[in-house]
Amino acid sequence: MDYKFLIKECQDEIAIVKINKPKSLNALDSGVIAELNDCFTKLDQDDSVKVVILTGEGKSFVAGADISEMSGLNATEGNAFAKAGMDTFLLIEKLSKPVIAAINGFALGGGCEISLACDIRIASTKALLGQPEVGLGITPGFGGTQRLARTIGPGKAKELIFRANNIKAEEALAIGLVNKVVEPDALMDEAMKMAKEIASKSTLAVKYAKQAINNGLQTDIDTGMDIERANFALCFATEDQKEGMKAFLEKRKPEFKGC
Ligand code: CO8
Repeated sequence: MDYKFLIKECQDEIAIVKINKPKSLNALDSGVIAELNDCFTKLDQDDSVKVVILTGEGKSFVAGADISEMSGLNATEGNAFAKAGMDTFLLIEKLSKPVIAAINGFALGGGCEISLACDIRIASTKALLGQPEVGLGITPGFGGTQRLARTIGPGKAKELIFRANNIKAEEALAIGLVNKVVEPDALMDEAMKMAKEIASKSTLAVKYAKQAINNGLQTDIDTGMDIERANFALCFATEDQKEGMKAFLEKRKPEFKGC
């Protein structure tokens, strides 16, 4: 698939996916969502990529779902539109490798929601985050009611969603909505630095850890422990575990092969 709204480039086992529709502040319409779905499906299968960075072109990360496309929808069409977004965001959330959102500007509505589907969020000091949907007469519909509450707790999530007030990066950091805030010029460097750090570790161990955290969060603590134990045990069937521990004992850096 040729992309009209995405720019994808790879540097040193890191893929950077940039949403490139700056005239509408990278609003997510059906076309962008279909391209993101295609792109992340391929990234999932691409063993040469160890970490993905998602960002936006221009002054916006993503200013939400496309309001002009949504304005004429009926309930059935609204359901289908939400499902297309949700399926794509689930693909990002469940990707076999970590995804870092580099939030360069507006992350509103669907923009905040897509960042929540990523594993780690780094924001520029210029970022503005929020769920303004109730001010438009709708609820969040790309997973916001679920992931925001799981990320920052139900009280803060309800306040943000009910008041529909957008918050600056520093406040987002204070409530745990983003992991880190940096100056705009430093955003991509910081995301790359973190991505490279992760890429230097055992790809399989990182994948199993991501899976255990994500799956464990959906369940009770006993089942969560079962999930962790199963994935921990899987590591002992890998070359990476042997290399990682051998390298430690030999006082050298490990050379992981991802198998
Ligand atoms: N959809 C469509 N177009 C948009 C959007 C959007 N979400 N956001 C901005 N644009 C367009 C503007 O219409 C404008 O277009 P034009 O130049 O043709 O007039 C262009 O982008 C530039 O925008 P502004 O002139 O408004 O730029 P400002 O810098 O003045 O303001 C803001 C920036 C504050 C981000 C402002 O554009 C804004 O408030 N945008 C809307 C933000 C918003 O409400 N987002 C949430 C949308 S709802 C949502 O995401 C629901 C997700 C779940 C969907 C489930 C499906 C059923």
